[in-house]
Amino acid sequence: MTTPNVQPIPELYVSWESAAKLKHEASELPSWDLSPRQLCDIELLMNGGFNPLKGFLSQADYESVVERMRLADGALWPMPITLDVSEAFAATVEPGQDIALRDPEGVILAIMSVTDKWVPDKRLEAERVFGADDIAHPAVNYLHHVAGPVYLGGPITGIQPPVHYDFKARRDTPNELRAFFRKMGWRRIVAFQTRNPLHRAHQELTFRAAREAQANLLIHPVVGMTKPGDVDHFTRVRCYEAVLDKYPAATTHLSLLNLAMRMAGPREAVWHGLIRKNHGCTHFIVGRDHAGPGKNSRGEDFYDPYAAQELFKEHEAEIGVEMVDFKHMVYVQEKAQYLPRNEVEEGDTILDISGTELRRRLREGLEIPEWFSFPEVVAELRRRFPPRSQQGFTVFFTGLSGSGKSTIANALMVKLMEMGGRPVTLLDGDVVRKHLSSELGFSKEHRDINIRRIGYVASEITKNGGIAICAPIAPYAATRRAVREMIEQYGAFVEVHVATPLEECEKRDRKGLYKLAREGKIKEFTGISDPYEVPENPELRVDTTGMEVDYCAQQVILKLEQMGLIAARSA
Ligand code: PPS
Repeated sequence: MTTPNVQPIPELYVSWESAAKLKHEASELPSWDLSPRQLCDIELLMNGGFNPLKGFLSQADYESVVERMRLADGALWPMPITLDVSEAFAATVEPGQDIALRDPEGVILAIMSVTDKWVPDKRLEAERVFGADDIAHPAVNYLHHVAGPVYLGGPITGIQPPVHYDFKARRDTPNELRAFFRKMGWRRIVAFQTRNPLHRAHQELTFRAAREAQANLLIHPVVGMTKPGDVDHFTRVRCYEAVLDKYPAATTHLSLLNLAMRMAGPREAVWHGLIRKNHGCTHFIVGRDHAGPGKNSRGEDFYDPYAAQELFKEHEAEIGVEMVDFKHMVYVQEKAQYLPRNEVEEGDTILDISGTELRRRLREGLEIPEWFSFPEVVAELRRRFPPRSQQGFTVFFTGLSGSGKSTIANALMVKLMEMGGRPVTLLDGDVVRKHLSSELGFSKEHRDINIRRIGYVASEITKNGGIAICAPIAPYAATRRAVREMIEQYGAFVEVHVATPLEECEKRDRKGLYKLAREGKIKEFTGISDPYEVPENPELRVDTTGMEVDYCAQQVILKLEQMGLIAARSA
């Protein structure tokens, strides 16, 4: 028998008057700037989403949660919600003291009365909570490489929630959702957790779940932090909104959850259940590989695909939410419908498109069939992920002074402008040094700053769909690699090594600099008195000795065509 979770849930906020007073007093306290993950956690702590927690975990609660999935008082709680800080900050705080917790703009959101300070055993936390101390797991990687080394614990006094400027009308606190369900007379509510755009399989699954549980449906996607590499939440919410009218309006509600996921599979499923109970739900859909982190460093799954369902079932009564379990949904061609994998009959043809395949089709501008997704969703995804030939990219020339970088870069720029379609920006070495880096010299440190500046500007151009052509010497491999990483988050990075030999550059000596360098009148001159680390694996290598500029630029164009960055011209 399901009891509706309708009565208000305790929040950690003080009254408006007290908040104004506390804010004033707290400005004197040592203060900690919350990380993006801590900002998500504190919002759910304060609004009751993490009820029964009253703050960041104390050491006793933390150790108990890590070891046995329970708080020290025995209440079921699978996820350590901890305030990780730097050593430097920890040194300024002692148990018994209050600290102010601030958002990135410095606004005080809460006061924490510190009761505990300790150095956690992160290896143990990784093994117990996430199942392995393997940095292929995004939360383990976070634990070791992002989270601070010291944890602080203690109760929180809430002053104000973190501010959101996006999709405000679609964000509900647990009490707002509970009030909505009361108002609508909804007593049985099944929640659907997701971090992906909704395709037809998900819609079919949610329809079936609501029917099976005889419940109303809450589409409750996570918009806080999900798995690195996921579709950003802005795009996803537009996708959810695009399919909302395919659900009966009177029975379905969409609400956004600002949760920072940990991808902890079975433990995460239990945690999600508790969070949904706090949000007034009575049922929760747990599918195949719920909150799965992908493959471990040996290429195997971290968790059994149905382990989440098993752990949830085991604790169902304590969670206080009934599980609606689902097998993987697949499209059966002969029946032209979606079915759970275990209901497919022998001989039936199953059609499926994996996440990787979907990304490939988007990237290459290929068809995405209607049986797989809704045209409205596909249109949103195509807007966000245009095919490569419409995405921004960077061509990064590197080579000795006088090797011909600028000349080829200029020719390339003109050729790309002739083709049209995307704005082209040339960041030539000399021009950059005049406008962006005029205070810099040629020491290793200054050259690195210069190249990073170029990389930053190129990454912004790439992100916004333009073409950046860079032509600095960029003598250091590590700095070139850093620039590549900056840019590849947004688009392709095409490294072109202009491999004209030193002798040829010196023979040309177009600016007369080699002569001065040989005479010792210019210090730290690349190739003469300063190193040039030859690129090991550039996308392209060209030697301009005896070659026409036009021919060299053409080599680059061919490479871009081959990489799908510019559309092949029809004959
Ligand atoms: S770096 O190393 O990438 O920061 O260099 P870059 O910004 O491309 O600047 C190279 C141009 O500056 C002139 N120049 C020197 N180059 C190398 N070493 C020293 N010490 C030096 N001093 C001045 C030179 O004209 C380079 O222009 P290019 O276009 O490469 O010939």
